[in-house]
Amino acid sequence: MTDVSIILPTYNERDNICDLIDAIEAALTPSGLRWEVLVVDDSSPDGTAAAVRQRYELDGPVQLHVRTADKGLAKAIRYGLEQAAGRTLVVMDTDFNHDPALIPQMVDLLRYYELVIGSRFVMRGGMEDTARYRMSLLYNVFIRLLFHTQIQDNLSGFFAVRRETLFQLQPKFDRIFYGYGDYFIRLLLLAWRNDWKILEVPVFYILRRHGESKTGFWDVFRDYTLAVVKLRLWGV
Ligand SMILES: Nc1nc2c(ncn2[C@@H]2O[C@H](COP(=O)(O)OP(=O)(O)O)[C@@H](O)[C@H]2O)c(=O)[nH]1
Ligand SMILES: [Mg+2]
Repeated sequence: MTDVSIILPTYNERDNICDLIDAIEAALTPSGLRWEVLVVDDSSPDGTAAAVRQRYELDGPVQLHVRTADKGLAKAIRYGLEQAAGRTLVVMDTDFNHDPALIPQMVDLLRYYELVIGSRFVMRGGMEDTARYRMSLLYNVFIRLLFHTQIQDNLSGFFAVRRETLFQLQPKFDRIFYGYGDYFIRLLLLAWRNDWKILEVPVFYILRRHGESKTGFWDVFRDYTLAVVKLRLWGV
């Protein structure tokens, strides 16, 4: 029985992915948790999948899933969640924005909470990129005002949840998991409205180690705003 499955969506992360998997292994080995990692790669042209294949046996705790159709971050995450075997599911970015050292604590806190999320906007959280930090902070104020929720970071995309809890929402997966990071806003809103006990643990985003962000600021701003307005008007 696998205790924890870590879903790692990748697009052009050749130079980050193996270092991240090694860091996850280093973080989880002392905890005694039985873990697996699912790399869900959307056929990255930079050879991300080849890097994983070369480095790991792939019949052990590291799995590689290469998707060729219906690409996109949120759908890749859903695919990983549905393939995972663990009792606990963790989703994180693969560019070291999210610190793998937090995983054991996040998993442990699920004894008391139903959803544990990484948050830049609680004490000791933050972001090395100060311009993006301020923008995200402001955007989160907007989301809180619009939905009357009290979640400080609706955009981190770093979370841990028990399988049985998450899959209560399975009938709504089609309406949650599409688009980009906006899926996280929808997931959190449902969690909030279902009265899940949610905990935000501080995460400090260091700059991505290698490669480039896939998100252009204005494109994301437009897409998220459309998603948020749609959500406000019509719900999930
Ligand atoms: N599978 C998959 N992963 C993606 C896609 N777009 C982005 N990612 C991954 O999602 C995470 C966040 O992307 P990133 O470019 O760092 O966005 P940012 O943190 O907003 O700058 C990283 O792990 C990316 O590799 C996609 O279309 N498919
Ligand atoms: Mg990033």
